[in-house]
Amino acid sequence: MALVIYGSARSRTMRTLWIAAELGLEYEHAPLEWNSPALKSPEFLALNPAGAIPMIVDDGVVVAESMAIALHLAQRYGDAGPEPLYPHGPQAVADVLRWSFWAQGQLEPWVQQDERLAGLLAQAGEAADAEVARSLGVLERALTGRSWLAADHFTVADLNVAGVLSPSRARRISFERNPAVADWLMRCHTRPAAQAARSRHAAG
Ligand SMILES: N[C@@H](CCC(=O)N[C@@H](CS)C(=O)NCC(=O)O)C(=O)O
Repeated sequence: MALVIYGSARSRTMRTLWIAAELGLEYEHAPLEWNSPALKSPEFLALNPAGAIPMIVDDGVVVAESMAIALHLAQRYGDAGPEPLYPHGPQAVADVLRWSFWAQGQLEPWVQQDERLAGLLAQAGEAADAEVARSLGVLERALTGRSWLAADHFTVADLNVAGVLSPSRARRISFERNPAVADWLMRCHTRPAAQAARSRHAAG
């Protein structure tokens, strides 16, 4: 197995580095920053027309988009064992997909800190805070009475949503009205693999 992960740990690539650690995968790391000219080179654009990180090449399979990468790696390498990252059963799989798309489409636009989009988010002002609160309310309801989003154990659904609420992003959010979310997020980010990935790549 030859896996190459493109992207710096200071970017959404942290999600990819985290899942690689959960799965115990070995990989070569090309820590390109979001503003590296290499992302816009013809060679890179041929692999990922978005010119963005993260991107992986997994035994010749090219995958871009952080959520898609996590789903791909979990499905390919994490569907065995008593607590598979990619859970079994149509409902659990549906929940993995549901929470991954929700995290990217519903939650992330309001909590992202991309330099390029920060101005737009600032213009949204209190409307953005209201959207974050609404999404945290959705998560709070989902996590009330259950420990994890898609199964009775941690799965790629938890990783994809907690990846959007990264420690650096979460520090800027109040969870006062969302104790179940705060507890779940702490359990996600203190997992040994999450901590190992952050300390290996010295990210916050
Ligand atoms: N939806 C994409 C977003 C990827 C993205 O915007 N990545 C940033 C770094 S975190 C980037 O490479 N930006 C460079 C650009 O868009 O030109 C994902 O989740 O992977």
